[in-house]
Amino acid sequence: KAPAKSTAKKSSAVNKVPEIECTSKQMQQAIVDRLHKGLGTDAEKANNKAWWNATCHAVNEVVFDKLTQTQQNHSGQDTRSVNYLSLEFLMGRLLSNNLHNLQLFKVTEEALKALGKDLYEICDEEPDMALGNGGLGRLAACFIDSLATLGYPAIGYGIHYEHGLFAQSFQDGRQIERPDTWREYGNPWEICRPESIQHVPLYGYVETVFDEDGGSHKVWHAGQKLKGVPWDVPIVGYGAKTVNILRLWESRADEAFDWDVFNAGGYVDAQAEKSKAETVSKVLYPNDETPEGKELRLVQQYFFCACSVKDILRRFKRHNTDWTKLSDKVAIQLNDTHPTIAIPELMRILVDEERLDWDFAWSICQKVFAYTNHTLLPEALEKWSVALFEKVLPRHLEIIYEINRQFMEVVEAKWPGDDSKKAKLSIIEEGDDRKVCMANLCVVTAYKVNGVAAVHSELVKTDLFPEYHELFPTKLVNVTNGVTPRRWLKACNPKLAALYDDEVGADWVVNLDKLRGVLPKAKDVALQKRFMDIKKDNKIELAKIIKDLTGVEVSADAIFDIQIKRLHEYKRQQLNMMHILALYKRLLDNPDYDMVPRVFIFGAKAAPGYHMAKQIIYALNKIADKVNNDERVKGKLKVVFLPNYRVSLAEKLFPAADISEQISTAGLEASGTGNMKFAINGALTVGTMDGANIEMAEEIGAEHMFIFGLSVAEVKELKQQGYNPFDYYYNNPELKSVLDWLDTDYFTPGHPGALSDIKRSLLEGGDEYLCLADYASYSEAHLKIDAMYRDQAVWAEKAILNSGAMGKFNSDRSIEDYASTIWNLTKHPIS
Ligand code: NTF
Repeated sequence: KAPAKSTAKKSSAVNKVPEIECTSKQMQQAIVDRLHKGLGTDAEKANNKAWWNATCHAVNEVVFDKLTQTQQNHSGQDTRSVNYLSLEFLMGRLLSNNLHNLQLFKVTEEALKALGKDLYEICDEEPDMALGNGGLGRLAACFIDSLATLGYPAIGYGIHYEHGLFAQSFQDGRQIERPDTWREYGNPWEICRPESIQHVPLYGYVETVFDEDGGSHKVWHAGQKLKGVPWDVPIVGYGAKTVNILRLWESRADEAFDWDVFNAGGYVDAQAEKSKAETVSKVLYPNDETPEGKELRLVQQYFFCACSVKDILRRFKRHNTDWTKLSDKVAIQLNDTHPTIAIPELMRILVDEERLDWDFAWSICQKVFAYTNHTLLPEALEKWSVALFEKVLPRHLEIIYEINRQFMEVVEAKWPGDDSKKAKLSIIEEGDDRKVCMANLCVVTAYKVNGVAAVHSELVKTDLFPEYHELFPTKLVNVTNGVTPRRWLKACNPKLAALYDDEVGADWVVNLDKLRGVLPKAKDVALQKRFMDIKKDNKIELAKIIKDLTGVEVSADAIFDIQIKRLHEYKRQQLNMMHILALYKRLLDNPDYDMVPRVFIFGAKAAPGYHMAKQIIYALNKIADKVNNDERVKGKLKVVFLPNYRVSLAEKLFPAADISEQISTAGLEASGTGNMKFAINGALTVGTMDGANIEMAEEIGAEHMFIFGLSVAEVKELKQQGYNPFDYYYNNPELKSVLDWLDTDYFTPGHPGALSDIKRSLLEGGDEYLCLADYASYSEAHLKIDAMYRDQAVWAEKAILNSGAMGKFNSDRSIEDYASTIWNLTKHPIS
């Protein structure tokens, strides 16, 4: 059966990309110049870090030039822009990507080779910019790449965290967190912009000032002030037709304010004030599913929103005096609820400082903000205590009250006398500890609210916000996620990229639908061989990395079966674990058990306070120890848990995968984006009908994937009936024996019960994520994988069909969808 035709709109990216003229000789000269004139060293003395630095600075000469041109162009035309507000940008490394996007990779590779250096080794010197947790932050990074590539005026706003996501190591199998020090010795990609510093008030009280005309207005007297210092990271679009910026705010103490403290309390207090101010941008909260209910987190959110909103208005005011024009020039996208406070902040500025009439200001806000929801997990919907709000942001609380008061009138008009509707839709949750519901504030204000995959957006309408959907029938929309093919194919898998250049032409990089060109040839023996040889090479490379990082030897002839993502019970690494234990048991019970050798590879960080997630890491490490050192399995089974999973490690994993594990409980993974990166690189998916897996199955053909488990509807039905995990436990002997194994000390010698709490949560705990219910079907899917892998021609065909059908899932398409359905944005590439 021919795979389903892509429903994706053709990307209108500029197809012909002009080369930047630069010879290898010129590049050599530029790098050596930077060593001498920029770093005060020379080719003899320089270590690889210095070479990396010099190379980045050489590249920056082109980047900054293009940046200046872009800014002149945008400013000259006073273009409409999108402002992407996100608490997270998981950028990873920039050198390799910037070189690819500037089309200077080959030239630089040659230049460094002539200087006796290897570009890949030099790229490995770069610390990851890990200013995000996982999917949400990486999506933001892909989106700003696509915005620049497509030539859209856009700016990313975030926080310049001193410490990004913690570095992870293992001690006796347990996760240890250490601070990430990505910019300890500076970061060549960023430029400090003291000319654009902003000041941010906090705490204090609100005064009502009566005006001469009989009216009144509010004045917020802050109790503390922070200074926001912007650091700009240039974002190079592919082909360098546009270089946008990512503006990250660093917090410092406000000198003027410090001086008062100094006078009042002396030097020590002033120092304390300074370090307190600096803690605001010190760390990224390593928790992407639950809000850290801490004051500092709220201050962080307000700090970056206040800086960003002021910066947006500063740019607007350069060319405009008419506030009706604000929504023509500015769209503000809220990446999840984390930047919601930007809404009352804009209201505050318009009403209190610009002295606009409330209704006018509100009508502006409702035309400026759009909101993306990334999760249905109830614990992830941010709610802040009213008391905390009152203390930190007293004026914003008043504004939220007024927004809510007026909105309750709308609800009353729609459902007269229905207090339960009001309670449900109110921005303020009543109770002993009253709360501000940030998602409600977003939905009430935003002119569009989008989910991130078709099924997720439906669930947003039917389960999360049904009443809002009734009230605002055109507000809730879908934009399916995507990933940038520049990083996730061209840069990370150069061999496969070269194959595609030959097969479909090099412009697949800006038009991923072109990969469809290989679909009719999926049975072609020569193509299959080339495809599988590349996969093998990538696996050999990964095997070396595995050996380096863990000491475990794995064979590239085995099936590489990979699950990489944040550790969370809904993502069900524990289901994968149960199946691994079953295989191990089968091998012990029958040493001749016939299976294709399999290497199970994990990468995942657990939120430091998430006990069960850390237990699962511990269990997997302990199981790995046992399995990898058990001669009875005859090398047929290996388990590795790679430490410190991050973007740069992911770039080595996706190209080397045979199997992609996308096994969340149906209805809980909003989209997933790793699923896309695997498939683009030719891995086959074992997955549930959840998130973007469903749309992938539409594009690829479900028969070319290993779909298993309960559907969203079946999950709901089972839960409604009353789910009892013990039914499955007693009815499936293999499952029972695997779970009972966890109670022994087999994997934790001398410590029986060390893994029992995993079993308990799956049985007595009620198995919230239905691992037992899906186990049998998961295990069956793995038998199919084993059988299919034995026929390499069939496998190769499927791998090609998967990769070739992924056009829809590129972030250029996502951005085109946002641009047309939400942002109403026009391209302005520099000529
Ligand atoms: C994540 N959400 C979802 O869990 C993923 O399914 C999705 O692919 C990404 O967002 C990007 O849309 C979050 O990280 C959060 F914070 F919202 F829970």
